[in-house]
Amino acid sequence: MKIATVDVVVCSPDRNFVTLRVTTEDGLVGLGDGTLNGRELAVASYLRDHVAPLLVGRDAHAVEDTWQFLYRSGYWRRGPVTMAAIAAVDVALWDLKAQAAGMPLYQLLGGASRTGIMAYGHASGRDTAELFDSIRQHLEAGYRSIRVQTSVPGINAVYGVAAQPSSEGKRYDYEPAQRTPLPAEEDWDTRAYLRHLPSVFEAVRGEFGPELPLLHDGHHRMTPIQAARLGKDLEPYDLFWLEDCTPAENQEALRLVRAHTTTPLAIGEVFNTVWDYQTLIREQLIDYVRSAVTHTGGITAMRKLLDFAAQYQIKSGIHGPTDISPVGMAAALHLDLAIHNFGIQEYMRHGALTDEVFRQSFTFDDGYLHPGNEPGLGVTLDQAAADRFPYQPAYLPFNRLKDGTVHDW
Ligand code: GCO
Ligand code: MG
Repeated sequence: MKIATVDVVVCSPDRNFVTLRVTTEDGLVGLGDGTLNGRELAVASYLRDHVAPLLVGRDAHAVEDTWQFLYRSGYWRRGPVTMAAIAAVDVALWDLKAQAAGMPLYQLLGGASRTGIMAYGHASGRDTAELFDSIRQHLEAGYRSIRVQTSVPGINAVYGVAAQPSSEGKRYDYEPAQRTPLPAEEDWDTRAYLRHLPSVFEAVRGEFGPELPLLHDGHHRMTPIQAARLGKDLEPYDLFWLEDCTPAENQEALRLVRAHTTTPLAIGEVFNTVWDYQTLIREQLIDYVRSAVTHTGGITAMRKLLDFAAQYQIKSGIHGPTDISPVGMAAALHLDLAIHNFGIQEYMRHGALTDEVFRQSFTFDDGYLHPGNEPGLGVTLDQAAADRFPYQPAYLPFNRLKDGTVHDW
């Protein structure tokens, strides 16, 4: 199964996506996602200028060998651009292999370990009333686990709150709301946040009862001692997880957080290799691995990372915001279905324009996702539709504290 052509499609239906298309001499087409929010063209160039010429003529079946070749032969290792590019190739090759086998990809990963994939959605509101409405809309849309974000009194930016309405009510989606040529500046005050958040969860538990799984994302905004305090303060509300409580590239910091709280911790959407987790997993400092298939070297690397985590009873919580394309999402779902240590899958619905470009076979029913049973990933790309939506520069916002200091977003 020789690779005949490799091309990169950059398109912007609802938001920007980078898709790698690998075509074999027999005419099979495999897709991979290399979307890196706000830095899309860097991955597109890495793929077009440095990787595509290496792939033509290679055996598309040689997935592991191609991964090792791309990781080791480039000399420069790791990093989000490199690992997103390797992920795009890896997922496209798995797509091809599964199509050639006439099976959905999850079958090649060991077959289904469950009947459905529990998903969580993003509810948000500027105040409690708006938040409750958003939670109700998500429950009506079928979600059975909910991430909760609200505005914080005293902070102008509506951090984590839906930027635009969608068919299922307010949706947390910084893009395309932030389709500006320069990043929007927001303000931040961690003490105000720490004072406010426990009252939000108290109100939500009071209204929706003890059973609904609730999640929260801290977007790396706390110091270890602040994170320890928040984890402790949230214990009465029984969170499914507290996500990205600190900038965890300092892995040892999590020892301090862990020593103070039993709130489960999820980390890793900005990580890109197993090495970013070495201490976190070995010392059991986290409960969920948040990496995206798209940003962590694809299925090949994610499988190894999650198998490593499994030895320590750490589960998956694969990153699935709208900046992961339907191709990256499908890859995550096949892996979710196959692994034993599945935890939960993030699922923000893509907009209607995205669905015009990417035809998908995955389903969402009564809180559970399923990748479907088409051979391969089950996603195709409509080039004519993609051509209607050219790339548009778009940045995530960034934060400054009251005194003007740049803070983690
Ligand atoms: C999540 C993420 C998103 C990020 C986005 C950045 O948990 O889904 O934190 O909210 O902001 O993926 O590109
Ligand atoms: Mg997050």
